[in-house]
Amino acid sequence: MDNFSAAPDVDAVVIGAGFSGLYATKRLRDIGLAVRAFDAADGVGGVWTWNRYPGARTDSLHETYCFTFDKDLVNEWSYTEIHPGQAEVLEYLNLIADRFDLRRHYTLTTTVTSAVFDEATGLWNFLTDKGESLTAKYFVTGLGLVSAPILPNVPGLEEFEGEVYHTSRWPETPVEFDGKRVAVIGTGSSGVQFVSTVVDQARELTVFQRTPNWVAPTGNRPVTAQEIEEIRANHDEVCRLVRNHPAGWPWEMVDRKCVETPAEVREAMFEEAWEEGGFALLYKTFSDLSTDKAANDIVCAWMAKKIASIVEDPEIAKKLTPTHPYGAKRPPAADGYYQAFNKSHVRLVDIKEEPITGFTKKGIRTSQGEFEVDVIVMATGFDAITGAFTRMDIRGVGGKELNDHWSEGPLTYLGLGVAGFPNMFMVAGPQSPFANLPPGAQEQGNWIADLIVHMRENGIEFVQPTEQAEIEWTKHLTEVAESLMTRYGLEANSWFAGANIEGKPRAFNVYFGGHAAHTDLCAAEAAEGYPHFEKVAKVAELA
Ligand code: N01
Repeated sequence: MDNFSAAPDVDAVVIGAGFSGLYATKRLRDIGLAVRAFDAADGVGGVWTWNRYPGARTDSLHETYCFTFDKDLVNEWSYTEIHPGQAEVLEYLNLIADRFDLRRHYTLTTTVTSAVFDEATGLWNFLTDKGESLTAKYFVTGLGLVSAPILPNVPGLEEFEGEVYHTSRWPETPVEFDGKRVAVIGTGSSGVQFVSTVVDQARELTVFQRTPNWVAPTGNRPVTAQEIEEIRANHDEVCRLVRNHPAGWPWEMVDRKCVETPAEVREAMFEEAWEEGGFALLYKTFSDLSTDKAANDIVCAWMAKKIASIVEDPEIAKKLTPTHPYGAKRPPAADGYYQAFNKSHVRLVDIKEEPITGFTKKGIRTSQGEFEVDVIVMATGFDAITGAFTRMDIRGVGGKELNDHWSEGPLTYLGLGVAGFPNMFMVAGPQSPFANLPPGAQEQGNWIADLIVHMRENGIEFVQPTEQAEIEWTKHLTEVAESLMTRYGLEANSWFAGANIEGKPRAFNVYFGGHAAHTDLCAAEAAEGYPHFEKVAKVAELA
């Protein structure tokens, strides 16, 4: 069987126009590949083209929510806020597309529906929803962690006569809430940002909560000219910190234990970190909050007191207080979230006590009655991490379906490749680190480009991780997640563990060993000549 008996239409197909896809497209083009890239949206920007809901902003820090490969760009661009809002991140990603001439590679408003590896030609065959078919030697995904939205599995939504929105499919034209009765279902990162933003616009706001979250303030504010100057002057140091931090944050790791710190000292530190906002509480206070349940209980008790001090009605405060450890599920950040529940036009419905049973013409029906509303906002999240893959038809060697391969949860090596799916590479895919995204997208995009260069220089036509490597990576990843508070993810309905969706395999979908550890492992894999990958010249030689 000859390899490439038919010439491919292009060298590589990339799916996705967010941070991951844009950078992969750039790197592959820069090493001389002919690249076609696709995205279902009508513009570049990935998750930021879809998640336009009021209040949408990143909780990453401005100086790290960007690429670092181009010093000129670092010196020319800066966000205006500490935690950039949706419009500004979208502007940045559009700038990336223009500045690096990436648009010409992209076909937008187009979904790749299938990717099938053809052993006869050694090529990937792609089909799009616009009826185009094409072939490529390499297949690179930048599908995004949270790109496959879900809706509540209860009947009657089509009967509702008001407006319905999902936070991740928000219209470009602004939605008016003034004077309206608004229902929000879901209290994850999107829901709490939305609630905090529209609370003073809506006439009535009813929040349907399934699992409460530990919601820290954001600490957002404008970035000062002096801060921008300092960041530019010390940019190498910012990069070093990000490179070495588990979450890709520009912070040194602390080395002090909560359980060994006197109560008044730790409370002062919690208070300071709470004021700073976002992830400061988790990363800037103590090293044992994620590893030691006793330490985590201390910070949770402190936050529970905080919630009780903000929310005037003790019953509501209790309902808003999580029972899961901090970090068991992805903690959101929003300003004024708990304060919203002190307003007379805001109601909280605990759907564990009072389940939603359906939608009606006029609103939402629960086990205890009907809530009449004008607008329903679904902030119900995603079939996260794996959903964007399993909604596609992806088949590897021997017609093996990715869906079958992942029937009990994702199996990859380093989150970068899958056994039986040669020359398919993933950026920010399942089992890659859960961390600030752009640094990982840049590291992983570089790693994939370097591997392809290595293949070219060594007469290697096909690579894929070995099955053993996948098994070991999944075992390691699971052990890491089990050693941290993430082990409580199942009971907290965490999407980290697939637990937000009934029937989804319960498995850890992301790597919690951190950005730094993952980057080290990837670097070692490359330096040692990719020992965990099969590397062959002919497709028939693949195991
Ligand atoms: O989604 P989520 P999200 N009936 O899955 C509830 C990133 N992000 O869009 O917790 C009723 O977190 C569900 O309840 P439960 C970030 O990584 C970042 O908010 O599963 N409720 C939950 O409350 C984030 O983690 C930013 O019990 C239902 C909510 O809906 C990820 O995207 C901003 C339900 C979904 O929360 C996803 O965030 C926004 C049902 N049938 C997003 N199904 C920032 O950077 C689900 N829920 C700040």
